[in-house]
Amino acid sequence: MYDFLEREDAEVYAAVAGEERREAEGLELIPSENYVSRAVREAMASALTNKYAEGYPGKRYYGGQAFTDAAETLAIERAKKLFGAQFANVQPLGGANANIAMYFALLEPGDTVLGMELSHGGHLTHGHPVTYLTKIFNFVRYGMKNIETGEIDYDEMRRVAKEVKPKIVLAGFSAYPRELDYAKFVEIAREVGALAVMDVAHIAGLIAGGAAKNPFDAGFDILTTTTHKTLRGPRGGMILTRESEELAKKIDKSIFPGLQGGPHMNNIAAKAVAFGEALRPSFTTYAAQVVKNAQAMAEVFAAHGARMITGGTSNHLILLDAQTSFGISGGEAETLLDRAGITLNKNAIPDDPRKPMDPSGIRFGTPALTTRGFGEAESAQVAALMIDVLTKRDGATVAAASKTVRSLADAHPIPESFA
Ligand code: DSN
Repeated sequence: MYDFLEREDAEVYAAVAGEERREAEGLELIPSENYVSRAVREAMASALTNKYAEGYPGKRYYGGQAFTDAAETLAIERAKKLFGAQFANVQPLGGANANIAMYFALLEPGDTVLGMELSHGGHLTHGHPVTYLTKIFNFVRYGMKNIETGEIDYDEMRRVAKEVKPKIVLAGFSAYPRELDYAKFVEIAREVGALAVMDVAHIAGLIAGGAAKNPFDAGFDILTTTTHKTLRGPRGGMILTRESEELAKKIDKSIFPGLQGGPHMNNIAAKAVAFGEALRPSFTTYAAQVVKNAQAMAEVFAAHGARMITGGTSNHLILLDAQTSFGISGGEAETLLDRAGITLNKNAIPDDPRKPMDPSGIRFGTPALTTRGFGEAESAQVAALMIDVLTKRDGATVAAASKTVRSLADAHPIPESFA
């Protein structure tokens, strides 16, 4: 696949080939990662990367757009079908861009957004003070009422919403293992005259595959997302509008010319391919299996007495308190497991007594393992292996785990096609 690269640039080839090998030989448990199909990769590597296409299908600033228009229209139509939306903008370069463009489309400087607290599972772009967004907009945060069950404090949310009068009530998370009560979000948004927006980046594939509820069904106005997590597409973002053409027009203007320049047409073509794959019945089976596998892992950790935030999972991810469960920090757990060929990330837990760069938790999930064909038994085996490494922590245990990881990986090669 890399004949030219290998011949023309040995140094870059070495990095690319190394990553190919790492992904094939190890087990990827970062819950925001996945493996895309060969067809998606071919679209990403296509001639469409050469083309400037500012504007939208039928309304571009450059000539020669017959095929860019075709690719983008396919991506838009498939996205609309997948999520039951009337409008889709498939140009955001990533999830952060999608959120930034959404804010600028819907808000004036100084307006308020009510979003989820980062340490309770939210996302940097939902109002963390380190982002430039907080210099422009006013972010007020909500969190969980009960960390052990994951229940959001909806009463407090309503009280705060009435007080601060947000323009956007924002749902969505990157480290929250439970389903939200979408009807409550919409109810609160309507009560204070706000728009209900959800960043579904983590669970987009679960929604598309019917393994999680669709916030549009509860009346959400807008969804933002990445396309490369559970949705199993190329790296990028997207914004979906349920029914308001006026909002959709504002969002289009906000993406271009408001925020971005030339869209990455190769990635947009790859999004179209991934959305086509997600429309197939096999994707429904995949999405359901992702959740079953995460729950199989959670059962093993629960049986061991480990502390999982919210007590387990209803989606694709688990947030585990490594400090309480194993007496080591999240960073130490990440490093130990990395040595065994299991990749995940250290993560802050709610009310974390440790620092953000050296937190107590680890976050892991099953989207990539499930793409490799792992079922509940293999997922449970991986959880048991993790417990063994995190409990014993000696060289012999890590070496033995690494052998088991390799044999599991070899038995479940990354598939090339997702027919
Ligand atoms: N970086 C993504 C994640 O890992 O969840 C969120 O932006």
